[in-house]
Amino acid sequence: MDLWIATNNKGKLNEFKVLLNPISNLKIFSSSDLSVFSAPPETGTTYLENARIKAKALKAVRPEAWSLGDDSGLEVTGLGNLPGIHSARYAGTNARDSENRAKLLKMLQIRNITDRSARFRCCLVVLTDQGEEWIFEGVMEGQVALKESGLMGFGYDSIFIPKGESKTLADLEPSFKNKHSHRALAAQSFLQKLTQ
Ligand code: ITT
Repeated sequence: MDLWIATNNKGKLNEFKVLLNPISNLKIFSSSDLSVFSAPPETGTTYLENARIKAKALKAVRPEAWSLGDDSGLEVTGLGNLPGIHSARYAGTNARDSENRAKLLKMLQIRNITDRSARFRCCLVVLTDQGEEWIFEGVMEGQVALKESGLMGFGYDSIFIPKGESKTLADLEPSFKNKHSHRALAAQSFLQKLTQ
């Protein structure tokens, strides 16, 4: 099975390689290796719409294969669930992960927000080789840490403490994230659907 993943995010891609490893005869390709593919503008107003935009854009270039779009983000309760679908560009277009994290910590500090509860959300849209659309979602609850900690993972991992844990995702072993994360849960549903 050839699966093309519409992402320029190496962190996501590396996670999918581990999460989808149980699929037999799976070959994973990334849109970032395709010179003919340019990432479509994420004009949707929901994770689902944006994940669909990514999956469809890649399917147009590789119609015979399976394609997958992932849209994800971090919602912070005390910030009215921001940055949410704007997580990648919270500190501005083309912002680095470190800039997004710094802005988030700063916003909580300057607004004196004590409710740091937060959740990661992930929506996957899979377009099968037969042209069907499959949708999978996952959520991981937790809270925003007071400061950055840890070197593993990517994005907001170093400021997110999963519920029931005392360390950030970037301090915990990757095996924890690959079992419990928003993306892991969505990927597990995808694996289940494949074996139905
Ligand atoms: P693609 O659209 O190319 O897949 P992206 O990084 O722009 O890559 P999104 O539009 O889905 O992806 O934005 C997701 C944002 O949320 C981005 O800033 C990520 O770093 C962050 N994010 C998503 N999943 C995450 C995770 O598992 N751990 C930490 N941060 C995550």
